[in-house]
Amino acid sequence: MKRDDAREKHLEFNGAVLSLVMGDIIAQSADVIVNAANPGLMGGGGVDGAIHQAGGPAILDECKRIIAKHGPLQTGEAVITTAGDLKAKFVIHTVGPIWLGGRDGESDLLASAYRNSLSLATDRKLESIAFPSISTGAYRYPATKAAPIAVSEVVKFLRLETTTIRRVVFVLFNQEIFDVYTKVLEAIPFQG
Ligand code: AR6
Repeated sequence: MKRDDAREKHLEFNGAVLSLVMGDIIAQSADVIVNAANPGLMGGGGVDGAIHQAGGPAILDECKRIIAKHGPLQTGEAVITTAGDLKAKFVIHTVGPIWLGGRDGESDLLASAYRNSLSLATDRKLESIAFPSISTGAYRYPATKAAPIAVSEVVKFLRLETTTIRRVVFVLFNQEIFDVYTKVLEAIPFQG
């Protein structure tokens, strides 16, 4: 890993950079930031609340239009809107699974949320994307179980698909979860 310190880790991988950053996702200047939303897309707490508060009403207006047209999102689905007043250009809203003990397909659904977000960013020819740790807050997915899924979906995507994405950042809200992702990143063989 290069340019690492206590709050940032970077890994050059397959011509792209995968980073862990401790901080607030609102401050990210990536092309797109990902919102850990709920099916109704009308805002909420955590990442969702922070994005709507900092991004202003243009985001909610577009969410309302999407819901009026398509109905509520399924778990694992992703849609894209303006980023309003945020530094990013777009917000991808995806719905992670609520943790119900692990036998309800949660791991596949969490993987889908990452994969569908990455596909949508690629469809739009975007180059950089910032993710929060989806489902590990209000939805109670244990971070130690969620982090390997999050990291491996990103790595798989960068390895297998023709993608425009050159930079993926996991923005982690506190030291504890930053350390969990760091361990996962260090344990995965990244060659190739
Ligand atoms: N930047 C980065 N990470 C954050 C931020 C932030 N500003 N705020 C919280 N986190 P959560 P979920 C971390 O609850 O579990 C909402 O009400 C947080 O510590 O935002 O997918 C939605 O409307 C945790 O590690 O998302 C849904 O109803 C992670 O981000 C529901 O919560 C995700 O926590 C979604 O729950």
